[in-house]
Amino acid sequence: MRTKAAALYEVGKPLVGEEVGLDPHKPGEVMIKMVASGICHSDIHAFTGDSGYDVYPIILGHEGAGIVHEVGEGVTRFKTGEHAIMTFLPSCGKCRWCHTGHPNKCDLGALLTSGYMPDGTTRFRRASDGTELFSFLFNGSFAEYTVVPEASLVPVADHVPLDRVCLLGCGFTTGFGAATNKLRVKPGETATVVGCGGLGLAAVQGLKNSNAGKIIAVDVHEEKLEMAKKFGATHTIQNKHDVAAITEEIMEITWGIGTDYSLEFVGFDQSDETLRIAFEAIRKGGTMCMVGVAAKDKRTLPFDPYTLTLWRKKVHGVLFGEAQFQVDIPRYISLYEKRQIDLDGMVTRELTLDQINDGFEAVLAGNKVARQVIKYG
Ligand code: CXF
Ligand code: ZN
Repeated sequence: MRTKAAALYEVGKPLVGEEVGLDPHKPGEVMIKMVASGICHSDIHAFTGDSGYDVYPIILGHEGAGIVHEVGEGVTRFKTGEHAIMTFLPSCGKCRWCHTGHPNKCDLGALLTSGYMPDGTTRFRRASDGTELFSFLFNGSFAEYTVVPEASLVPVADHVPLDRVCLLGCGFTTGFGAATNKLRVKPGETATVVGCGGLGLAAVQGLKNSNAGKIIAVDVHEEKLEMAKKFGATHTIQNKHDVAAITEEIMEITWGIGTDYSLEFVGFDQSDETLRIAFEAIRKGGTMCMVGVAAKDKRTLPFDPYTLTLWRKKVHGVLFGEAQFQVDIPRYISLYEKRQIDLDGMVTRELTLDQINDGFEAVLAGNKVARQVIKYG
């Protein structure tokens, strides 16, 4: 069939909105009629090419939700007409990681950034000549219809607003889960959040939900700090690129101790600086989470092993909020319905697929948006 999609042909060049070919779903796959998709910074890194991702031409997008159009042979959890959230990581349910409750380490993830579906073929094709168009993270959600593995889908009840819960497929779960699943923050404990985009703001919500004490938000942009306050930050510090001054302020807020935890969400951009802020922020024996994904070829960490050992600091890499996403996403939906999670406030802007390039520009501007959601007609 044909479907409308936004295709990226060349790094940094505007996405091209056009009709593309979509091959039928294969066994174990589901064709989805998209309802909504968030724009995540990882889409932007693939767009600018700065992360080292080099699989093109491609249909980006991996924070989607939609309605099951058709199911392939062997699909057991979905029927036509049911609603689903797409997750940026798959969980096959069969490998040792899925079996031991760690779906964020699912073996299918090895193929995740190949651009291909797990069987090594593509579903999208260029309409003009039938050549392959890759799908980002098995999702390719910037299209009116897409095909995804059943393993990348979480079922959701019909009444749940897909243009909000789509954020649970990547960014929100990543930030909220880092605070609540990985750190299991106790009431009154303290944390520093470095980088207050969609992920950092979700972490602030996770900390607030855990009844954390001091929640210190750090960001370059004042607008992001204002948003962080709205979601529960108790203190904000504008990052004016002076790590020592920021550390001093954190020490003052925490009576000279440092925070119990820090979470770094900036990843690729200004990685050294923000990692140092997060490292210096934590107390003796404190835990730092590196959630933002660094550039693929980065090989050094910018903090000193001397302090790491003497202060018994812990530094962890955290992916997709250490979530058991088939269980956690429905859990987060319950919290959203009880208004204990604010997804509405995370959506700064709604767009049509035709406005996607404008949406990418807004992310690159840095200060304008928490999350933008594309709504399909
Ligand atoms: C990223 C993690 C690193 C690989 C690409 C996807 N996660 C989601 O945004
Ligand atoms: Zn993402």
